[in-house]
Amino acid sequence: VIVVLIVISAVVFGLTLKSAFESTFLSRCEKFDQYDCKKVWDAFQQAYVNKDPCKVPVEAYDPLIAAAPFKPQCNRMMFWSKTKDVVHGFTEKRDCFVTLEDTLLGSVLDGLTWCGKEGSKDTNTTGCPGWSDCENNTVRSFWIRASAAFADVACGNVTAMLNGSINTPFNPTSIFASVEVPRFIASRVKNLNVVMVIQKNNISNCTDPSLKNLRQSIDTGITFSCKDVSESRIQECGSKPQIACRTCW
Ligand code: N1C
Repeated sequence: VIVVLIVISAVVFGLTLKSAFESTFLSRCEKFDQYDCKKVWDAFQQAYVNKDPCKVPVEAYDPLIAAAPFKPQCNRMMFWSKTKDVVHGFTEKRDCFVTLEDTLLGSVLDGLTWCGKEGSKDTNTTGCPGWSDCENNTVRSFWIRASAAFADVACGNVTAMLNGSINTPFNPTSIFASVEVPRFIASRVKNLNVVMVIQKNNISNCTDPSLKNLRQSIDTGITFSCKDVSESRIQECGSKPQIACRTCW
C-alpha cells in the first residue's frame, strides 16, 4: 500500500510540479493584466517542445504571437541595436518609450534561454544551441518572430538607438536591420529618428556610411533623421523627470 501511495504521489507531483523556467514565465506574465498566462504558456511551448532545438522555424511562434498580440503605441516605440543596456537603463526610469521588452512577450522571455528535445516534453534551460550555432534555433527564431510582430505595429514617429562605439552601427546582420526596418511602412510610420549613442571613445556617429544604407533602405515616404547624443545626456534625461520626453535630445 505504501509503495503504491508513493508511486501515485510521485506521479501526481511530477505532473503538477512547475519547472523554475515555467514559474519565471508565469510570474513575469502575471504582471500584465488582460492575458490568460496559462494559454500564453501553452502557445509558447507548442513552438519548441519535442523538437530538435535547431529545427524551430520562425513561424513556429506564430500561434504565440496570436495569443499575445502587440498593440500599436504610436510615437512611443523604441527600437535598438547593440545598445540594450543604455536603452533599458533609460526606459526603466522614464515612461517615454516602449521597447519590445516592455511588452508581455518581450519581458517574459528577456534574458532567458530555453529549448526542447525530440522525444521529450521538457523545457531545457541548459545545453541549448547558441545564437549562431544553427539558423533555426529556438531562441533566435523567437526574437526574430517577436521583433517582426513588434515592427509590424510601429506607427508615427519611431525611434531607434544605435551604438556609436562600434564599426558598423547599422549592421545588415542585426535583427534591427534585417527584420525590423524592412517592416516599417510609410502608411503607418512617419519618421525614423535614430539616436546615435556617443560614448567617450566613440568610433562612429551619424556620418557613418552604414547610416546612408539605412536611409536608403527605408520605405519611400518615411523621413529619416539621426542625432548624435552622448550617453551621459541619455542618463541625465533618465534621472530627471522634469525634462520632458520630447526634449531629451
Ligand atoms: O540584433 P539586434 O541587436 O539589432 O536586435 C535588436 C532589435 C531591437 O530593436 C528589439 O526590438 O530586435 C529586438 N530584439 C529584442 O527586443 C531583444 N531582447 C533581447 C532583439 N533581440 C533581443 N534580445 C537579445 O539581444 C537576443 O537574444 C540577442 O542575443 C540580442 C540581439 O541584440 P542586438 O544584436 O544588440
